[in-house]
Formats: sequence, structure tokens, C-alpha cells
Amino acid sequence: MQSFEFSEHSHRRYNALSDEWILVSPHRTKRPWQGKVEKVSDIKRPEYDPNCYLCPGNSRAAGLNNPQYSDVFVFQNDFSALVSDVPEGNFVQGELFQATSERGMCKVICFSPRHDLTIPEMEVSDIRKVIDVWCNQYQELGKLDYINYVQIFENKGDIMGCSNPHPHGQIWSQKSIPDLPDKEGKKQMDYYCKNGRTLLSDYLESELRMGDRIVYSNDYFVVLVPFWAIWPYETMIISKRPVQNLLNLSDTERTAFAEIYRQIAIIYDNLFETSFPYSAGIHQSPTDGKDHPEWHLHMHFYPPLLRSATVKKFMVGYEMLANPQRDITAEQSAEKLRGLKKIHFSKHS
Ligand code: H2U
Ligand code: ZN
Repeated sequence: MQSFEFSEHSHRRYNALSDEWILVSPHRTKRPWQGKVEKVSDIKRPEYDPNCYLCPGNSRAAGLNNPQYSDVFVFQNDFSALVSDVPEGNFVQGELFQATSERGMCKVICFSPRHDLTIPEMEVSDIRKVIDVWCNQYQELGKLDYINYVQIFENKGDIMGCSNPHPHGQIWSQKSIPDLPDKEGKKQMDYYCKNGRTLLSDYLESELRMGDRIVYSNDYFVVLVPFWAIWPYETMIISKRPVQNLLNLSDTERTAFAEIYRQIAIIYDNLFETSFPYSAGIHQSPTDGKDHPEWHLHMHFYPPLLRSATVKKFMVGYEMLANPQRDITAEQSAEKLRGLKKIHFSKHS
């Protein structure tokens, strides 16, 4: 019997950050593929769209008007999933029925007044303004007595359910710590108590030593395909320094964050020469007033595309009923992403 190889043999990998397992089946990449591989040409958008509810000066669905903003613009979501004026309440009936009221606040953040841009097409200095607004929002929302957790995210592309191509993200903040960051928090806490270092500092140090899952790095951040990645081209930006949240970043680190966010988005667009869809978001310490030395700031990118601009991975069948599964290994994905030009494909001559 040959020895076990990641690139040849089916195996399970452990997600040390979220305490979950995934199944990797590299031998399946050899199976025939008879589906279509289509190229899509992304439609060129105007700089200003009079019908866009996010463009400067336009009116939104609920009747409010956007100001003539010139860089980043944040507003309270007109259709917020979480609102502040909810009465305290619990519903408990035996062991099997539990509910509790939840307060919160949701915001929308326009990354640029330009309707036609996306993060990879923006200047680093303009993305830096987005980072600054994230920092301010994290701080302001976090100060509210009923907000203990702030989730910053971006949905990009219609297949991710994004409702409008105008570059924007969202911020949902709430009283409870939602499941995924809560699980990560607990794993990081266990690790920190045992080792006195953050889980992601040690993880990053090992990844940098091994090198085969690293996609790109600058002086302050690294982007890599995590060992336990589920989505074919899933990545994570991790800060080199173990900072708990955005507010601990120095001025230089904020700019470096903007640079690496743009860079991974360029690499993604270059992969299938399309405006690459994903959901991405920041995980950082809760805003519950406690110190969280165990928390290490990072940003996840979950892109659904598998083979081309139109062929996506489906999380169905075994994934829905058992656990996530992938064919191409994290190392193979990283190698592909690493090899892509760092200039946006539309600018290649
Ligand atoms: P996406 O990031 O998924 O595209 O969502 C955009 C958000 O914008 C969505 O949560 C809000 C929706 O409620 N929205 C407004 O707040 N005002 C509008 O006029 C339309 C959309
Ligand atoms: Zn617009």
C-alpha cells in the first residue's frame, strides 16, 4: 500500500478554527467533465445610474434620498433584519422550544460613489476609506449597550444574492454573538488558555513555513487558502500581528489591509476573467466590553465558482446531509491563485 498523500487519497481535514471536518476527494478531479465552460462578458456599467438606489443623489426604495456623497457612504438599512426597538422576551416551553427576542441594527455601506467600480478596480487609497468607515462603525455600534457583536460583510455578484452591482457591503450588529463567530471564539479561547498565543498566530507561522497554501502577502497581512477550506477557492486574510479587532490596527496596517483586500479581489477576477462573486466578511472580537486576547482578526472569502465564470460548486446532497466535501485540494487551489497576475485582467494588454 502506498503512503497517504493529500493530492491522491481521500481524506478528512479538521477545521481547527471552527471545530468542523471536511471531506477531500482529490482523485475525483480526474473524472470527466462534460459540462459547458462558458465565458461571460461582464456588462460595462455607467459611472452613474439614475435608477440605482445606491448612487449619490438618488432616492432609495423606502423614499429616503442619498446625499451627493463623494467617497464612502453609510446608512441604516431601510429593510433591517435586526432593529433596536424590540421588547426583551423569552419563550421557553420544556426542553424543545426556545426563543429569545433579539435587538440589533443593520447598515449598508457604499464603497464608492462610482456605480461602475468594484473593489479590485478601486484605488488602494479609496479602499482605505472603506476600512476607516468599518473601523468607525465597529467602534460606534460596539459602544451601544445592546450591541455585543458587529458583523461586517460584502456580498458580491448576483449569484451570491447581491441585489445591486453598485459596490457596497453591509454591517449587521446585534446583542448575541452569532453561531459561527461564537464557535471560533471558543476554539480561540481554548487555544489561547493552553498556549498563551493566538490560534491564528501559530497557524499562520506554520503556514508561512510550509508555504504551499500561501497566495499573497504584504508586510502586515497574509492571504492563504486555509488547510480546511470548503469552497474551491476559499481564502482568508490574516493579520501578521495578533490584533483583536479593527481598532487595534495601526495607520500603516489599515492601508496594508486595503492593499491585500484589493489584491485578492484582483487575483479572483483574473481566475475566470470575470467579476468574481463571493461573500466575504471580517471576524473579530465581540464588543461586549471585555478584553479578548484570544481573538485574532481575520477576513473570510467564500466564493462559489468552481470551474469557470458560470460553473459553481453546489453545496447539496452529501454536503447538506453529512459534511462539506471538495475535490481540488487547498494546495492545488493556492497554487493556481498564486500564479495569477497581480494586475486586473481588464488592464492586461
Ligand atoms: P445586498 O448586499 O445583498 O445587495 O443587500 C443590499 C441591502 O440594501 C439589503 O439588505 C438594503 C437591502 O435591505 N436596501 C436599502 O436599505 N434601501 C434600498 O433602497 C434598497 C436596498
Ligand atoms: Zn449605483
